[in-house]
Amino acid sequence: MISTVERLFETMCLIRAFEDEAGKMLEQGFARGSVHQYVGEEAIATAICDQLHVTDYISSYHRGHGHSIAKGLDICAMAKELLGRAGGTCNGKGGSMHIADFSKGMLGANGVVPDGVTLAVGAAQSIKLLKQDRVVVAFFGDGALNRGPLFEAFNWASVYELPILFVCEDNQYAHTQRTRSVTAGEGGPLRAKAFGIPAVSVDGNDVIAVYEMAKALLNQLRTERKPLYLHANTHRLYGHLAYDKGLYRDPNEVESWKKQDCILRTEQWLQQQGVKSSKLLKVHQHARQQVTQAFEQAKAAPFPDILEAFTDVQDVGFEKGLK
Ligand SMILES: Cc1ncc(C[n+]2csc(CCOP(=O)(O)OP(=O)(O)O)c2C)c(N)n1
Ligand SMILES: [Mg+2]
Repeated sequence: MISTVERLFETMCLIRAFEDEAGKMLEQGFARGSVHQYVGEEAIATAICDQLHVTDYISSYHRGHGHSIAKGLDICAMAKELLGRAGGTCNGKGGSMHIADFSKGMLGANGVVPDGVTLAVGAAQSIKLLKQDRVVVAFFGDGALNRGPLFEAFNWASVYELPILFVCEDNQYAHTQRTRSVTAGEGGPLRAKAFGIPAVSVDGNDVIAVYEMAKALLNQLRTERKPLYLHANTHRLYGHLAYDKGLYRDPNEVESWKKQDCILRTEQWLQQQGVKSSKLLKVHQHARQQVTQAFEQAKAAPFPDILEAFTDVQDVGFEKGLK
């Protein structure tokens, strides 16, 4: 178990380093648009994606960098994508909220709440029609719990018995709103159960708990091939966006969550198992070096050719003579 947790720790540190640098890129004007950091939530994507095959699919949402890294995407291509450069995962046309890499089974981050989930159900339907043995994991936030398309997705997946794991990352806020205050009834798990989907909850800041829970759920999914739901309770330690200072939150609330930080807790666990703090420090340093190099390469990369705007997109009339 120690080597597994060490591997998970490395991935979590890489995600955190990437997110810190991504925030700086937005601040300094290198990244345009928005950057939603996954800081504090790294344990969830890390523990689940660690147990997926490259051929399995995931879908994500606006807070998608962590899922992409955990699914094995190249951080240099991700950095280029954030800066809108050639060689980015979408050749610089997608930016932070549209990172995708089908070769790694990453179907895409998504700016529309919760459209990544409906795409994931489509992918699960294709798996069933093609009689493949892949599975799908759809990650989404608690804000999605109050959007109609989520329930269409639950219904369709349940009726057609599709191999999909729905993962709600409940960081307790949707933008500046406490999600609880706008959510009727008991929330996510009960809503999934209403569609006949078995649902469980987990402490999303405990990487070992998420790992064990995901192991059981993925085993069940791979054999029974029917939808399942996981509700992971967590917190985002930063603002909604990189420039949001989160002033709508009680500072005591954030402080108490910092003590529950998934990386901190993993460090404490590893130290209890006898892993030296110097070794843990090296993991952080290595993660930061990799990320710095990735963003240096991204800054040095050219912007895509203007004609690139017309490739890999739906028909925009270019072939009919628009220049
Ligand atoms: C259909 C739709 N409505 C509104 C928005 C604006 N919006 C962007 S992020 C967000 C909050 C989402 O909260 P949650 O799903 O909990 O994800 P979190 O940001 O907390 O990770 C909203 C309302 C959107 N992107 N899509
Ligand atoms: Mg949320």
